[in-house]
Amino acid sequence: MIRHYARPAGLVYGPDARQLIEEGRGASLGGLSAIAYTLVEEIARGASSVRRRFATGRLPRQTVVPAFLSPERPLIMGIVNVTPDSFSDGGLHAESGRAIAHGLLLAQQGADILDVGGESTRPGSEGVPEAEELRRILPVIEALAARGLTVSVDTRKANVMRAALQAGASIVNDVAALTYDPAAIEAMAEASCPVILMHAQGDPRTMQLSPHYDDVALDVFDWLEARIEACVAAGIARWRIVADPGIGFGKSFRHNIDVLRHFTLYHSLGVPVLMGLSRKGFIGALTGEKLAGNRVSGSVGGAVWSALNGAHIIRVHDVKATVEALAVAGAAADPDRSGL
Ligand code: 8Y7
Repeated sequence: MIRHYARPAGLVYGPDARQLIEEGRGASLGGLSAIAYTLVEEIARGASSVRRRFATGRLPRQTVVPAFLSPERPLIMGIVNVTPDSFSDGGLHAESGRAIAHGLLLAQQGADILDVGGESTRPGSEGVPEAEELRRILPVIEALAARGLTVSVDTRKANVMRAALQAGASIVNDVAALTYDPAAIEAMAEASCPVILMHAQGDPRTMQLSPHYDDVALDVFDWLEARIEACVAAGIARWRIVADPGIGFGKSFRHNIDVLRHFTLYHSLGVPVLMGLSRKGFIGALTGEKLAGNRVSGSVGGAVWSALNGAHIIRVHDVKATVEALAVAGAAADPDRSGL
């Protein structure tokens, strides 16, 4: 069987994008107003070969940007870890008071969404019991949501999803794409909030041992497409779904780079896309920076790449640096709107 894929290419920005769309020689990337694609890489994958060619076509599905996202610019999701063992900040915000203060700081720096998580999913990590996860995150979600901030909950468990939504969270972010807890998909079908489906190969404990793909970008696409269809079939409206290729989750250095390079492919899933690469290991490998907390510049470079390739949400630790970098890249791309 031959499977066909369409990766948007030949990207143009701002006034150029709008002119090419007007002339019928470009189309909106991911439903965004400031980015157009002018080419499509048509990819045909057979049992033992992949054929690629560039053509002036259109994607089979056009993404419609839902109201909780912006067609003008990527939303910044600031990371609020409430875990004693999180690798990137050494558990600095382990206790809820500190986590709340950190969330408020990120919001002040321009975070649009605060992603509150109580279970580290770093490579090699064990799970956290449900009661402990709830104890960590509920006070933080309540406090941030009470201040009118948009909170997403980073969890794989149905009961935690429900409790977090009750406490004021309005987005669910599941690194297992509703596959870890058999009750999670039904919990989300009964809710009405957006849900982020992230690709991972294997579970956090073992995922980095020997990740394997035939073609990583295409395999991740197939997996996300199947998860989106399963969620829609279970009663989760398509407009609620955001897809994420899951940098660092069961992927080698080269796998991560290949996913980044082909990131626009995920726009042809027909749903908004999220990129999370902040401070991850492949950035350390590229820059030589061993300390995750010192990978700010590399992370910002990756965030700018993601924005230029149409990410609807970018998940970051370093909100201030990212917002400032995107203001500059956004102004160059689209001077009169200063957005991407
Ligand atoms: C991601 C994520 C993490 C990601 C989404 C880390 C919870 C590891 N990474 N969620 N979570 N996407 N959607 O380094 O890439 O932050 S945890």
